[in-house]
Amino acid sequence: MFDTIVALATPQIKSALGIIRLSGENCFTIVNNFFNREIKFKDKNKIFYGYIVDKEKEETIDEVILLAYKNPYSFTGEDSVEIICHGSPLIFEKIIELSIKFGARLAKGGEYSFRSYVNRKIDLIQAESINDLINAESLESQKLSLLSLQGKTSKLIAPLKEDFASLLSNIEVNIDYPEYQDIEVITFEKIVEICNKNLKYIENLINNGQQGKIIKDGINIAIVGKPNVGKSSLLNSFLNEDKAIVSSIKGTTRDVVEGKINLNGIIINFFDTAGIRESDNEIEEIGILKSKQKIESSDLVIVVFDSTDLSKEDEEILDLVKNKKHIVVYNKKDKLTNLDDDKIYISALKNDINILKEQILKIFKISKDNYENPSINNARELGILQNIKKSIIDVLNEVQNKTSIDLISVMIKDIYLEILSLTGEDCDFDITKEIFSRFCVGK
Ligand SMILES: Nc1nc2c(ncn2[C@@H]2O[C@H](COP(=O)(O)OP(=O)(O)O)[C@@H](O)[C@H]2O)c(=O)[nH]1
Ligand SMILES: [Mg+2]
Repeated sequence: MFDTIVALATPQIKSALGIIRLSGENCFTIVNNFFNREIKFKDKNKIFYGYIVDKEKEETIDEVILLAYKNPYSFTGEDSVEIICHGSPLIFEKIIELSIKFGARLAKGGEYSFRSYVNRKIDLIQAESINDLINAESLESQKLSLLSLQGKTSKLIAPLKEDFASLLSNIEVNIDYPEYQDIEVITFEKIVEICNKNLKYIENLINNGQQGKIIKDGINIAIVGKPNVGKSSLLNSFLNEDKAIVSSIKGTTRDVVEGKINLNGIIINFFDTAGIRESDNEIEEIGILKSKQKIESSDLVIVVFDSTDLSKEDEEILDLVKNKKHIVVYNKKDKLTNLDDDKIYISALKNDINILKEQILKIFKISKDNYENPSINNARELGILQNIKKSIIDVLNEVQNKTSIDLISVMIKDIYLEILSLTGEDCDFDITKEIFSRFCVGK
């Protein structure tokens, strides 16, 4: 067991109640120094009612409920205490001060979850989902993170792990003990078969994961176009409020204006940008530069044209987005009488933009399955899956080149270790520390 850590698990603000957690080998002894009852119990856990007291100053701090957990029956797997006190930052401070006075140390960000992981109460995928759950901005995203916390996402790794473990052990037995006749002789065909099967499986995991990531993290959409086409009006129409200034004066929008909506469960961040044109105004030019940067950093770009005023400048903007996922919309539909079948017409002014919303959903193709089933949707985990995919393709190439079985065995072992690193079973200690350091204190 580790030393005892203490942290506030709820926000440092006035509220009805607050929770302070302690975890580590001396936590009961430490708390006994400032609790008016003795924490002693036989069961896995016990609830105590009592008072936090500064015995030295003979001062009562608060009336509390105290939950005590014996190892391994706690979140961290260690002896733990949760003190539910009244929600005053002064009380929080005093209880933490007393805990430190009697031997606890202030926890670092993510240290509780890190201990839970080290003590094998949760794996790395589950640990990462705690952060995702806290940061979820939609019910759908929260649901996906919960599936992950429950261990359902980690189960997706099991077939991969099994296949490569058995492939690896078979190859090694064949290399080390060629005299054993009864052990399946691993031929190159077998390696190819397993690699091909799992390559398909991983590609599927990556696709579902990317969709899950969209649900979880949302998407960034930049609205661009020349001045006066109706970009700010479009942002306002999406948001249903007058957030950006709309005017017929060219160059009105200079800074990037942001707005967030929930479109069928997907959180979308819109960025209304300065109209792109040749300008000799220094401030407007900075705005235009920002517009161009936003094009680069967005997942999708909406290029707005004014249907009543198409020009060469529009074509130049199209050229800027040619390498990005984009949708071209023709605004000010209300001023037109003839419409082309193959164009997307909207009227930002009249809030006639449903066709554009449908188009956005179509581009990101989120299905019911993506909302309801677990997926490996964390950036770190998706990155590892991409690496594994690449390594499997490398093995297939080496087999084709008739490389020696010893070398292929090393490559397969690396794949196996990568698979284990998804759940953190063979993760470099420093990497996991880095992952947990992104958590908030008290988690
Ligand atoms: N008739 C019509 N006018 C619009 C529409 N959208 C925007 N406008 C007008 O076009 C002008 C420029 O709009 P704005 O949103 O500021 O354009 P931006 O410079 O691209 O941000 C304003 O006078 C708006 O009222 C539309 O759908 N129909
Ligand atoms: Mg504008």
